[in-house]
Amino acid sequence: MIDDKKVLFSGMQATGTLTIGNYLGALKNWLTLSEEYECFYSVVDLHSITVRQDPAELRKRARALLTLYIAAGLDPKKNCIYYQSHVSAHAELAWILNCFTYMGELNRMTQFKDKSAKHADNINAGLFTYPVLMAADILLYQADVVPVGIDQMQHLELTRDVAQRFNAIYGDVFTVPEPYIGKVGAKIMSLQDPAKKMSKSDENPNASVYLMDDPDTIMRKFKRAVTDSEACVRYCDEQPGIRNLIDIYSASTGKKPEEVEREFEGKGYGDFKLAVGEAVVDVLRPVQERFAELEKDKAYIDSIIKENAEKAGYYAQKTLRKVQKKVGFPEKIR
Ligand code: ATP
Ligand code: LTN
Repeated sequence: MIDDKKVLFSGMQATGTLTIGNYLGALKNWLTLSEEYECFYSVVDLHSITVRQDPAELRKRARALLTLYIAAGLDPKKNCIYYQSHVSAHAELAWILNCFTYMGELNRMTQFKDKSAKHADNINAGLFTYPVLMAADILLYQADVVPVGIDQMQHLELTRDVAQRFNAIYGDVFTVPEPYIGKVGAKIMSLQDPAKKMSKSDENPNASVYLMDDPDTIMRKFKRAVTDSEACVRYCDEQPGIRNLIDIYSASTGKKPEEVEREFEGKGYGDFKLAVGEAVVDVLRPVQERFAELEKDKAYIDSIIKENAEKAGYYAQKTLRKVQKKVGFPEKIR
């Protein structure tokens, strides 16, 4: 608890350009929760280097992502928006937690299997212990709740297991976090292959709608989206392409899938795709406008970066010191 509020932690990697999957599955929930909780929203740049990055590009993307958090509507005076690499306690706690996590547990992580298949030339130890760093992120702030997409559930389960294991040995050190999965938009699929998650690292630009895509591009991508052969707008397993578009439309407009089915009864795919495109354009327009303004205000963004790194550092150090003491590290002589 911080000031009688429960704590929320979440983060995103600055690898690639954010998609509407990231927005509808994660960022939008962050906004809804940001009043109720004391929130920490990190740009997790330590995680990013588990796959090879161009340094200048990473720096640029990290800043754009941090700016985007604010453009999406998070108030940086109320929510702690910061770079993970500015708070060294993340790496320090991750080391300690590495010693409380089993190889067998990490071996089971599906994201590791996926990413090592994708980057077969660089299966580094950081990629393997990535979930431990994620556990450190969450546990450092004694987070009660962690909003993520379904793909991150396995990492969250591991975080809970590690926290409970540590607590069983040393007493109640960590809050055991709960996942928060949004009701709609938790798993937006690729527009070109509805069996695959929409992902910012997809090589096919038509598979994803990016947050910064202009209206024409968005409309074109939806027009080309892979659909099914039943030619009616129905939310069912037999029509994964249409189901995905309904999910996107629902998450963008707040309408329930049943309402969407009713709205498009007797209409074809063409009309529906047009409506989905327009709904997404409407959702993204204000975010894009605010982003363009914020990007110009370098001094403001710099001040946010500085203030929030200090704030995050303060809370992180508190937990880290406690953990260091518990495991038996000698106290510093001051
Ligand atoms: P990458 O392609 O680089 O692995 P990604 O697009 O899968 O990236 P992450 O950085 O792993 O995105 O995820 C950021 C947040 O967005 C996480 O909370 C994740 O669960 C959520 N998210 C990512 N993709 C989707 C999606 N297709 N649908 C819903 N939520 C998603
Ligand atoms: N692994 C997450 C990003 C991430 C995260 C976190 C999310 C790193 N640390 C802590 C929630 C809480 C991802 O790839 N989406």
